[in-house]
Amino acid sequence: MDLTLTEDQIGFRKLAREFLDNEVVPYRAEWDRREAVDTAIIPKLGEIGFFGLTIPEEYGGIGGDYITYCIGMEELGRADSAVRGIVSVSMGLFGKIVLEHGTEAQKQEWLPGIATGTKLGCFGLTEPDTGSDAGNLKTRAVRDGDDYLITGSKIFITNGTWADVCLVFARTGEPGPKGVSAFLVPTDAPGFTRTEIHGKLGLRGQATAELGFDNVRVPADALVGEEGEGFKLAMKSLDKGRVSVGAGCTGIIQGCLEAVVAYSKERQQFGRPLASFQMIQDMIAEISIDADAARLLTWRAADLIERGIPFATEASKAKYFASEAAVKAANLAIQAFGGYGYVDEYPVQKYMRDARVMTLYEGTSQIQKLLIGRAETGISAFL
Ligand code: COS
Repeated sequence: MDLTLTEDQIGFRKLAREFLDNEVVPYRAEWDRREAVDTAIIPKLGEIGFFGLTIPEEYGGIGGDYITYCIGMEELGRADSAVRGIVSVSMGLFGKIVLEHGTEAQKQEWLPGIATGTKLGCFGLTEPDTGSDAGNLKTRAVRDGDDYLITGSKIFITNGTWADVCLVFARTGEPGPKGVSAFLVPTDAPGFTRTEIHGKLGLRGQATAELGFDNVRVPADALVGEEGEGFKLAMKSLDKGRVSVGAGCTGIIQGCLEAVVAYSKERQQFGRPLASFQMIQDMIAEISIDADAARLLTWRAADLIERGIPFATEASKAKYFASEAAVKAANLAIQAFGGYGYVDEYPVQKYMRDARVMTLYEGTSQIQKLLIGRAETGISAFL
């Protein structure tokens, strides 16, 4: 794997960082406090190309490679993970399934809006009673003539109250993963309700919702892929989503590093800068090593995707390592900042709160370890 970035990749990082430093970083604490980003940022992110990173030009995207995608997600994570989630879920979890498994009509209908940030998608997998055990979901879709009627509920859905469309995973057949199908459901469909979830520890600027479906009618051509294929589509999408989480967490670690380095050079104690103390340098070294390790693990998974080689286990390793390391980095950063790290004048407490969910969503750290363990041993711990 050649780690030399191309001119385009370097250029995109520069463009992304300048934009985010001007348009997101100055406002992130306020958005966090009021529990909502300014949604005017969403189309602006579209103009820069964040929403089109992995969507081909023919559908309105910029069709970048997966390393560029990781660079974009890292820069978003460094700036504000609440904003990264909006992009990641809409373009990644939602958009990639439509791109790779949708019909031409489905792609034409949804991708140009998704790729430009003028429309938002969400990913309706998790339910109140099925988190890790996603194959057991209870929401059902019953055939009714040329339509399906969807009934059930979803929880912790990023973009839930803002999205124009939801990819809803619902049961059309037998119990377990083989009875699950995926449907494109416009969020203004009659019987579709959305309730925002408040009081989150982190990602407070993001609209996270509980969704309800009361006999929501969709035409048969809302089905993505074949009946019974939904679980595999969800897993494939999450494999790539985990690369995005790894890259976003790399951004959190990088942000912690930059914050601690800058602060420790300014802050004087015992008549000299904090940065001159060995224990502070120990913290900085730990964070710096983890930033590199998280980035390299994530880029390795991205490189495999680019080359069409199976990458799911590498994605799990990247997601596991980067999310755990982001929590550790933010915790160390708060320690280095002392009392100032505990208030939102500085970003490190927000990094801590945002990082904490990364070890939970898109598959907990425990699920990642069990997937890695299964790949190493050939024995499934889920049976
Ligand atoms: N890509 C393609 N197909 C996959 C796949 C993947 N990554 N993972 C599983 N499948 C397929 C399997 O090959 C199997 O199909 P066959 O029987 O035809 O071989 C089918 O899907 C069922 O797979 P499996 O038996 O592994 O399913 P389990 O019910 O045991 O579930 C776990 C496996 C627990 C790993 C899965 O439910 C999971 O990842 N849970 C976490 C869910 C999650 O991340 N939730 C967060 C939601 S978004 S915030």
